[in-house]
Parts: sequence; C-alpha cells; structure tokens
Amino acid sequence: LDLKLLKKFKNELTRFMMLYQFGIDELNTKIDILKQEFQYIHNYSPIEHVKSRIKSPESILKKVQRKNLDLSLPSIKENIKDIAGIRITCSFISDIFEISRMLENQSDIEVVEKKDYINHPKPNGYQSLHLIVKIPVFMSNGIENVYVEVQIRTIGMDFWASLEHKIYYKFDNEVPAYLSKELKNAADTVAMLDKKMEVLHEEIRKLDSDDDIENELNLLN
Ligand code: 0O2
Repeated sequence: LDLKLLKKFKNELTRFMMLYQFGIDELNTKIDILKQEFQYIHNYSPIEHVKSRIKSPESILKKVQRKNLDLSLPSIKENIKDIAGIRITCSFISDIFEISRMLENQSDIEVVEKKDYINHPKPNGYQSLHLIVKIPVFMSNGIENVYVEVQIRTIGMDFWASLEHKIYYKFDNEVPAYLSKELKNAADTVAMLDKKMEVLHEEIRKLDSDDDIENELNLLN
C-alpha cells in the first residue's frame, strides 16, 4: 500500500467534504439574513426552523452504486447533487414560494433544478419544494462551485414526511397497502389544513394593513 498516495487521497477527501460544509454555511447565512429582514418588514417570522446535513460517506457510496457512477471525486461532485442538504420549515405555503423566489433572485446562486411537489405532490402524498442550487465557495486556491439541495416545506408537510420516512424504513420499503392509504389520507389532511391556515393568515394580514392605514390617518388628523 502506498502510504503517500493514501495520505493524498485522505487530504483530498477531507477537503471535498469541507466544501459542502462551506456551501451550507454560506446558504445558512443567506437564509438567516432573509429571515431577519422578513421579520422586520412583515412583523412575523416566515421560517420556523432550518436544519442542515451532509450525506454520510455510506449513503454517497450507495448512490454511486445505484446510479452506476464512476468512483471518483469529480464524478461524485458533478452527479450527486444532494451531498449537502438544507431543510427550511415555514409557517405558510406562501412563505415557501417567497423564500424560494428570494433565493433564486440572488446573483451568486444558480438554480439548476426545481421540483414543485406542492402543486404536484408525489403519488404517496409527499409535498415539498426542492431546489438544487449551485453556489460558489471561495477557497485559498480559487472558486469551487458546490451543489446544495434545499427543501422548503410547511410544519405540517415536515411532520408528515418524517413519519412517512420512519414507516418506510421500518417496513424496509414494503409498506403495507392499508398504511400507504392512511398516509395518503394524512397527506391530504395536511394539504387541507395548510390551505385553511393560509386563508386565515391572509385575513389577518388584511386586518393588520387596515389598522396601519387607520393609524396613519389618525396621525395625519
Ligand atoms: P435523505 O435521507 O433525506 O437524504 P435523486 O435520487 O436524489 O437524484 P430524486 O429521488 O428524484 O432524485 O430526488 P427528490 O425527489 O428531489 O428527493 C430527494 C429527497 O427528498 C430525498 O432524499 C428525501 O429527503 C426527500 N423525499 C423525496 N420523496 C420523499 C418521500 O416520498 N417521502 C419522504 N419522507 N421524503 C422524500 P433521500 O436521498 O431519498 O433521503
């Protein structure tokens, strides 16, 4: 075994994984800025929470095999676009699209793929907005572009997805038909609740803006 070669590979691998953490760090800062500004303008926080993760080497290798890819860092970098992942949980559906629009409009972010599982849910009921973005990371020897998968969803959609994920793993991908049906029903209920909350949210917003106009008129008088 060539120790020098092994050491070189270990260094390359560490630097490779660091890149994804930097991509996540940059996006997290962007999301935090949007959150604070949105809070200031609209007086409420559209983002409930943000979570990030880096895919484990085991999951990366599984995907390499599943997709029949070359086992090389450049091939992995170009073909596996969800090594870095960020999940944003929002209060309302309209917030999801607004946050997405604000990220898409940033000049250093390139959206390379967008999947709208909200207007087009998956057959099992899964709902979420997925963006694959490309973001530049400034390293000591130049710019590296990294892909980050951003999933944006409501609290209800997130609740559903985490339960579905647990069930899927528990039954090793073979979920009994009655459970799949119940899960689909639950997803429909989530969609209905999200729509109702959106209507209420819109009503409250209207009342707030009427109050603002009244206050301004009072100040003028
Ligand atoms: P994990 O453990 O979350 O990382 P791809 O295979 O990624 O190239 P795909 O499958 O078309 O292409 O990507 P898609 O549809 O955008 O989904 C990617 C991720 O979305 C998944 O990542 C899940 O996190 C989530 N997701 C998609 N469909 C479902 C679903 O039906 N239920 C749940 N609970 N989550 C879903 P991973 O890598 O599968 O898993």
